[in-house]
Amino acid sequence: MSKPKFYVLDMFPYPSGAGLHVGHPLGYTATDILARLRRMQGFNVLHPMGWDAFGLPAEQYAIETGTHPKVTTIKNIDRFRSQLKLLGFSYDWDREISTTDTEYYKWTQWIFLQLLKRGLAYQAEVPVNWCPALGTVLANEEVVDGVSERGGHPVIRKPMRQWMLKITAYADRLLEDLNDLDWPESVKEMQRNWIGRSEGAEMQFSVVDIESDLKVTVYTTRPDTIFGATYLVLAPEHVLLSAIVSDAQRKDVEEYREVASRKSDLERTELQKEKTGVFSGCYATNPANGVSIPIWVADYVLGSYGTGAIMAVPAHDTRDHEFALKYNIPICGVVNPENGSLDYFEKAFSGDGTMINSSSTTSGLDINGLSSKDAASRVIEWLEKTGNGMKKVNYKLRDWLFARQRYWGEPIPVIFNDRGECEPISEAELPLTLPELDDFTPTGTGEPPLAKALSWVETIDPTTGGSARRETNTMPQWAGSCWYYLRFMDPKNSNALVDKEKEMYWSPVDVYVGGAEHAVLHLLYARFWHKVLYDIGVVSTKEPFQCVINQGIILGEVQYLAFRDSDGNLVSADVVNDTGNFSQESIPEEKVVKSGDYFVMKDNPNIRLIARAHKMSKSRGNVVNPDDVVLQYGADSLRLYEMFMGPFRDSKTWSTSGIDGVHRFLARVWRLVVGLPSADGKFKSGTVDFEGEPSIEQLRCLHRCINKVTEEIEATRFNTGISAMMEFTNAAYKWEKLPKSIVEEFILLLSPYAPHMAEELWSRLGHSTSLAYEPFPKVNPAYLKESTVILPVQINGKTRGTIQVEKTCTEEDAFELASLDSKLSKFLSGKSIKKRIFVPGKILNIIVLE
Ligand code: ANZ
Repeated sequence: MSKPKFYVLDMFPYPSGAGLHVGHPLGYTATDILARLRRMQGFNVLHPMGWDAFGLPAEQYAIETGTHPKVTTIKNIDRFRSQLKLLGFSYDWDREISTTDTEYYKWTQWIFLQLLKRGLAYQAEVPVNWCPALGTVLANEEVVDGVSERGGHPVIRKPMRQWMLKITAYADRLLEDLNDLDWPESVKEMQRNWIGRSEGAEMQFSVVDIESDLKVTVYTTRPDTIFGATYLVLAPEHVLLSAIVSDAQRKDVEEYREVASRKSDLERTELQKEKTGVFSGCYATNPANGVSIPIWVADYVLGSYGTGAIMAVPAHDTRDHEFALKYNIPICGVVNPENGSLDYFEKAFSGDGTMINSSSTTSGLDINGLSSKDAASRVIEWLEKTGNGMKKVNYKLRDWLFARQRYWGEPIPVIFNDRGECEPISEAELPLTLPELDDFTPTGTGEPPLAKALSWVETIDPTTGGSARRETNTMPQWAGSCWYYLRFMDPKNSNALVDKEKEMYWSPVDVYVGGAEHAVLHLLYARFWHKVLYDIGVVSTKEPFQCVINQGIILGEVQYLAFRDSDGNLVSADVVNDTGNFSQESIPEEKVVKSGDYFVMKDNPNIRLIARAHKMSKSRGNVVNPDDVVLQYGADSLRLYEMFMGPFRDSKTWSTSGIDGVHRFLARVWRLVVGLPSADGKFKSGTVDFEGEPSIEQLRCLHRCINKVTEEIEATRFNTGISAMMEFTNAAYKWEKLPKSIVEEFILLLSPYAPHMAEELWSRLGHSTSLAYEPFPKVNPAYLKESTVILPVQINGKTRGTIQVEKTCTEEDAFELASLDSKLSKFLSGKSIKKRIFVPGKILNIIVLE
């Protein structure tokens, strides 16, 4: 641990039954190149791999086939591991972990107990997304358009007892600490939006017409618009609703509630959807002006955000505007744009401006003429003084629903005693292992499959000796991936999650590479747990991942489509429209050329084609299996190709002809060193000169390459690093002799990208040990400097032209070159030279007699 450290991590995969796809090696090759570079630069490198192996697919497979998820998982992991080994990634396999190993999830459960101890894990009766087909509750993010993200099964809302984690307690820190991270700005922005901090006010509106003095509390980010509030809206699930609804409206309200309960939050808040609602039959008083305004029920207001109730200001909020027009509710403009006024019936104005129509003698509040900002502060002051409300910060972030009604997850380490109270099990009892089970089918009632493991479920309360039951919910798949990067630092420690010293040495992860799909959930959950672990002294850094890089997506091979009209003639894609009768046909790549911004037929450039690339998917049949590529081209070609496809962070399309290209490059490098096979099938030696000294030109060429390759890897521009090596190879082919010292350095440069071939060439150059720990070539800046300079030439004090000379050029040589220069010679020929003033590398001044 005396060396500087470098921790480079891949987002560990879910070992699916389908095996590795070509998207995986994109990120893995990049991190491997970084790991190999840093190792050669003398760093102590941590580059581990493991498996995020709990989760639904193995369990679904178990339900369908009866194969235990453990069996499937082990099989899939074995396949993934051998596929990764085939690609030559330099992982430290001694550190391999799987989230499903008891020795691993012992610590996942330990973290849960720490959360519980600090009140950060709690149970609540919450409306959840219940998916009858999967027999489980899903997180909001796992539901897309009312169906489960996995499998597309319908999802309904239903209240259930759930475990929740109080991530909201960390909202501010999760937001603030983003600023110091070296992450893509887009990812930080997505996290900011997810946390969704907004500043505003809570204010109370007294309900009129009913006996008790009920108040509706609303949350608003625009307290300045209080005089424009012409109605209130309660979310259909608001607790006060049944207390205030009038008898005449009760039936309508109940029906509306029922319909709304079947919609997801996403559906309800979609801007384009027509707003719906019902009148509650009840009114409230606007405290700013004493006016009675109707209370409506509408599902565009969510029960789970703010207070679940809003003051609606149709003149200044588009949703309220649409609603007010539909239900004939008054619209009252209270903000004018700077230097103007608007027709608020026409359109809502949601910007800031100057307050109008905003004073009342009843309340004594007068904000007319103020800017929106000043008005908002004045209203908050007034609310706080009169007891009608207060300043309030709100977050969109909700607590994390942390229970799943599934078998294949970490058991939650608590029991319920005979009084129904929840007690944590003792840390000494960990791991609480999953019981064996033969029948994994969900019960359908919401009772998890673990409930079937009676002998496991029924237990003893250690404090009273009475009977107790274990929790049968399990943790969601996110749990294991929240902290795995810590376990890699110390994977076999049975006394602690991670040894303090090791943690201090390796933290934080220096580079974390993975897909952009994890921009929010995984990265946010992991940051949350990390902060809790920081607070209890387990980790020494505030943040787990200093630098995150998202690799782009690899799309399937580009397809070129041509169109034929009803007569069967090819027509250009730009004349194809919806009304005509055109048929499509796929055109092979070799018949296509690029012309300007378009693709056209090679034999008829007037026929434009459409080029399309799709996400790789089984149903499209465009999935490329990395094993096939390795078989045909070798692992180095695959590695090099994935790096050469384009900028690392961009989406790119797969192209088989592209692999041919990099494969040819590797073959050229091979021949450069080893030569061609001779008739007897043995290799002749290449052009390597084992004795010779390199020329200045060769050294310059090499050092330009070292410089570029190093810079480009450091900046994760792997593709341009390859271009630099291609340029070097092209230059080297022109040399008569290739000194061994030059080739060796080049092989070292190539080795992070193409380790297999580099090792082989290295050994053929006479080395008996691996190059993995050889020092990475260092650039000598002297060889990067341009060797020539442009020298201005003055004649009698006037600049008449320039000459290009070697920096070391003497006065004699410079003068001779100037006399030979066509532009300069006319000023010099036939003249007698009186004097020459020469500043080497800077100027030549010649004084002639006129
Ligand atoms: C009055 C108002 C006037 C509003 C105006 C906006 C514009 P963010 O920024 O997302 O926090 N709102 C509050 N609670 C809501 C809920 N549970 N469901 C749907 N909408 C809700 O937005 C806060 C604003 O969204 C609040 O400010 C409220 O409408 C609405 F000219 O109050 B506003």
